[in-house]
Amino acid sequence: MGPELEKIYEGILDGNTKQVLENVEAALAANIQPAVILNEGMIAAMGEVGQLFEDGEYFVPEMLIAARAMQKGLEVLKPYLSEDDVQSPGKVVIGTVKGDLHDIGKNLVAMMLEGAAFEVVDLGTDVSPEKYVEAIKESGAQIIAMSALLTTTMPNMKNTIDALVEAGIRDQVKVMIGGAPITQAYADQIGADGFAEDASRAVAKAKALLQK
Ligand code: B1M
Repeated sequence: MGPELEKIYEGILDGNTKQVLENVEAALAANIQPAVILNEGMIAAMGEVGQLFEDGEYFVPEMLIAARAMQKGLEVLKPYLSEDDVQSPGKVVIGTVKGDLHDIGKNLVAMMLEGAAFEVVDLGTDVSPEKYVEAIKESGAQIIAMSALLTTTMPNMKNTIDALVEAGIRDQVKVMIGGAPITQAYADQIGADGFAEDASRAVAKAKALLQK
């Protein structure tokens, strides 16, 4: 790992936003690929934060400041994650499911979708099934994208699909899900149309769902 990436990694672990911002700029200036900065510097560091939390060495405040440093770094990286492709492939309603406040992965998926010219309606975190339904009706989006990071909130993906059925709009939208505990098997089990492991695969999946 180059010195800039190491400092980004360390900066996220320490929740040092200034160090992260300076080194994202420095890495870009050194022509390090944005995807490398993202994956090896930032996402790898959040993985380590999760491990430290599991090991009882980090607590919620450390996770929070690490998350804040990462979000700020992502804002700097955002313009570099776009494709030049201009025609919009479609509209997506995105959010983190009810009871769940984790939004870094969801924001990354939203950012990459926007970079690929999708129109994105971001409902934020803790989004109830009713709120997703309302947003689909209002926006006419073709895709609903749900993120969950907690095993305890995953069932709200199924609850949202049930709410779409109840509202009579299930066949108007494709349902895409993702997040650390989510698998293809879970997507199949709850009747989602697609699952993606990471943000760039989420873009490919969204495009593929619209071709069907
Ligand atoms: Co939380 N947390 N957290 N946390 N947190 C996890 C998820 C945990 C795995 C940590 C651990 O124990 N190792 C654990 C969950 C355990 C479980 O459910 N089995 C956990 C816990 C327990 C909790 C609390 C309950 C802690 C507490 O209060 N005691 C609490 C719950 C709060 C709530 O939501 N109600 C909590 C709180 C928090 C903070 C608020 C402090 C903070 C979040 C800040 C924020 O998001 N603004 C936080 C953080 C930072 C984490 C970890 C460390 C990092 C998550 C992250 O941002 N990763 C996390 C540990 C870990 O995941 N290793 C952890 C980086 C991000 C880029 O990855 O979100 O996975 P991720 O997104 C990926 C893919 O999953 C995918 O694309 C992204 C990569 O390209 N993806 C999609 C995501 N969504 C997608 C949607 C798609 C497609 C792909 O299509 C729609």
